[in-house]
Amino acid sequence: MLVTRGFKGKRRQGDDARRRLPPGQFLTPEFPVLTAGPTQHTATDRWSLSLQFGGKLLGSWSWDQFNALPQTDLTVDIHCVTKWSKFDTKWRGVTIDDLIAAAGLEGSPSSFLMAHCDGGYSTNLLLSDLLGGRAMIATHFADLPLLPSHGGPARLLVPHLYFWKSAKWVRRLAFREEDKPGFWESLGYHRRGDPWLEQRYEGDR
Ligand SMILES: Nc1nc2c(c(=O)[nH]1)N[C@H]1C(S)=C(S)[C@@H](COP(=O)(O)O)O[C@H]1N2
Ligand SMILES: [Mo]
Repeated sequence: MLVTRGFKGKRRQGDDARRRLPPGQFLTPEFPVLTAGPTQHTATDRWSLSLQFGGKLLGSWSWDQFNALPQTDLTVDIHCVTKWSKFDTKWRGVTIDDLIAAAGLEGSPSSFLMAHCDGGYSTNLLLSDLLGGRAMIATHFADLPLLPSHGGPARLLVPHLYFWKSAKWVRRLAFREEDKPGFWESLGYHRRGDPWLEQRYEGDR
């Protein structure tokens, strides 16, 4: 009897993990670092985040100004295209909705956005994937300031897409009328990267 109950308990845990794991992924307790190129080290007194559309600057925040914006906590599962997933990662930062509002905009001026980072990395996103509290500029992980290796002082976090979309050391968000591929997207990765649809490479559904 006891043995059976213990066995069922374990089964339930396993089933829950399987439901939360997108196809082809495995679960890791680690937090691997994946970077194309060197880790960026940008001092917060030289850091700013800007929002632009075409040639126009829509908003710009120094580190102190950015940290005075409304802060949101988000606990989410993350999924890397190299097949590791990590559950219950805890982040704090400013949602893209709050950032757009802080710029005095009613909403997004375009359907697409390119995130640009220190070091030259970029990634393209649909605004529909960034709004509704689903994405943020994160400055904290597990209640601690984000380490440089994980994108500190600030990174984009779009947890429902493959983790290459969560651009580390992000500095500039450029609204765009047209979708253009970013760094990995121009090397054959998928434009959108939904892990539940296994949108890994260009041409995947
Ligand atoms: N600026 C920048 N952001 C980046 C990358 C990068 O190389 N440069 N790698 C991406 C990839 S492929 C992944 S899986 C995640 C890894 O984030 P982590 O190192 O915090 O796990 O960052 C993404 N953001
Ligand atoms: Mo990745």
